[in-house]
Amino acid sequence: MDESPLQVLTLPTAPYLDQRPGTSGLRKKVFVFLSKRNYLQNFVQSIYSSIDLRDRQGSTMVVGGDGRYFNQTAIEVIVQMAAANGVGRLVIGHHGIMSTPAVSCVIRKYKAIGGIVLTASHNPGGPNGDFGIKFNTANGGPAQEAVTNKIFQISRTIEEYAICPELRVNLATPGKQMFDLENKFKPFTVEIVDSVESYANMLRNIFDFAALKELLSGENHINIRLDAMHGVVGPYVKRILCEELGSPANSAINCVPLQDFGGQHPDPNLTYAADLVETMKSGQHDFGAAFDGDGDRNMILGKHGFFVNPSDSVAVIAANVFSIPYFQHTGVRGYARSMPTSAALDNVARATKIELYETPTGWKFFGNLMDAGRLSLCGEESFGTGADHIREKDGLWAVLAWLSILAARKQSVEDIMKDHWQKFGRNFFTRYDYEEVDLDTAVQMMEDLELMMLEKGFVGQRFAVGEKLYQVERADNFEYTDPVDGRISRNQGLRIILTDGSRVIYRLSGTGSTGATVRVYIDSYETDPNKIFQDPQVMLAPLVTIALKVSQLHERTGRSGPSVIT
Ligand code: G16
Repeated sequence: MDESPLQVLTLPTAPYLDQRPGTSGLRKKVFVFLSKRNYLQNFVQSIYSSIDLRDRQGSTMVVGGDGRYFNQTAIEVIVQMAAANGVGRLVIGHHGIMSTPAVSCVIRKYKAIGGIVLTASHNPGGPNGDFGIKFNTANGGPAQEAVTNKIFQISRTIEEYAICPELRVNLATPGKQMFDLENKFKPFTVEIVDSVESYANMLRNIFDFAALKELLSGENHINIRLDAMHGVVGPYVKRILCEELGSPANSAINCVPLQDFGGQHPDPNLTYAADLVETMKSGQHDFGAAFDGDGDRNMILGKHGFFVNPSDSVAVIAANVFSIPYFQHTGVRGYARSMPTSAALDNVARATKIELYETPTGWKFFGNLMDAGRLSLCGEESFGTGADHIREKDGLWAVLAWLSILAARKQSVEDIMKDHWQKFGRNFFTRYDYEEVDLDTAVQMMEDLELMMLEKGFVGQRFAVGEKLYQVERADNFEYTDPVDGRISRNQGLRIILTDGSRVIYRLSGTGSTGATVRVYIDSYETDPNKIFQDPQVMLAPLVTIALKVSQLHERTGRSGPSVIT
């Protein structure tokens, strides 16, 4: 402990009006944090001030980030401000690094009042990339809208922040560090922890590690390829999949976390994880997966690069849920998916008579249902899959879930998926992303589209594309009433539902940092055995034509096509 007590200062600041948290925290370009005076301090103070003083004083909080550029500097400030704001103990990942699912796990393990997660997820990193800050509450999940609204309101009027500027934390040495502060009876404590071990221990209690070890390194083992994309999940993959479950060292690639993710988009989809898709095409590997920067997203591939759509992935896990020992013990309380996610999960829920919830986009909506004991397994089209073991989506958990199914069924990924479609029918799904569109143009397009959809005569309108004829059955702006607390979330996406059940959905992303990202989601359901194996882009082409025509998306944005197709 330092000899002389550290000074606690209250310093003046001026508010910024643009610190509204998006789908999952505040995400901005790194240069915004670097060039705008106190930009970080203002938001961090707003987080601390949003917590009632009685809850904050002497409390435990968790801090971790995905290791991207500015992670370490930000943590040093967060620690100095935590001490000055009365937090009693901070639990921090070694070198300040923790995957998002590990933060959730550690918050729950230490019964912390919450945590601060430093990540911009799948957005690029480095000095020219993005940085982000998210507040998670005591359940381990992203704060609910009521809390993020409060943080935003505080940030708009903030006049001062509290800090211990001389406090120097050592993030490199595991163990406890104590700091004496002036006017404090008890020292402020920082604990640097091995989050990989806490997280691995949790997974050991969820999955059958002996069966997984046999699958990955036994006599008839399969070959896998995991791409950590230089995100935070690399050390977790190495320790759990390679060292513990025996997969060869060369089965896990890009496992060293880099501040700029090697200059790539750490986003596990067919566009940004194209190297993995290419390698898988050679047929040497039976199973492939990629993760995002903070380790909560996953993409699953089978031999020859067979792509498992995330909307299907959660449905397959649900249909095989008892291959996972955790669910044998807990049973299944309910399933959930975000609104734009295809209804593949609904088919399993219906067949197994389990409740299905349709929520807005954003993992926080699942947390409430889980806390109320109503939800066990959920997923989103945006490559997120998870369960109620924590309150974040969990990339590595999803991989072990799939490997458990492979171990139990002794079939290939492709055969499991095709069996599934034969049994439940297939929900064809595609998503078109138009990234970095001019913000005003995008907002205006959405407003005009909504007005048109609500006009008399839109419902009932017919669209003919080639031989296909569609008719609008319903058009609305999705609204969600939380079944637990009755809170209403409005404006969650424009939906056009056609009489055959097909859907066209338009949403503005809440995770970008520049301009607007327009997302168009399209899905349709097919049970005809002659059609279920067709290419989704071919099957959905008529609906794509309608989606672009109705919105005039290309004309209005000046784009000739999407940046990413899923
Ligand atoms: C976050 C949320 C997800 C959401 C995704 C995409 O994920 O946690 O629930 O589906 O953003 O949101 P949007 O469509 O608004 O961009 P992540 O991995 O970015 O933290």
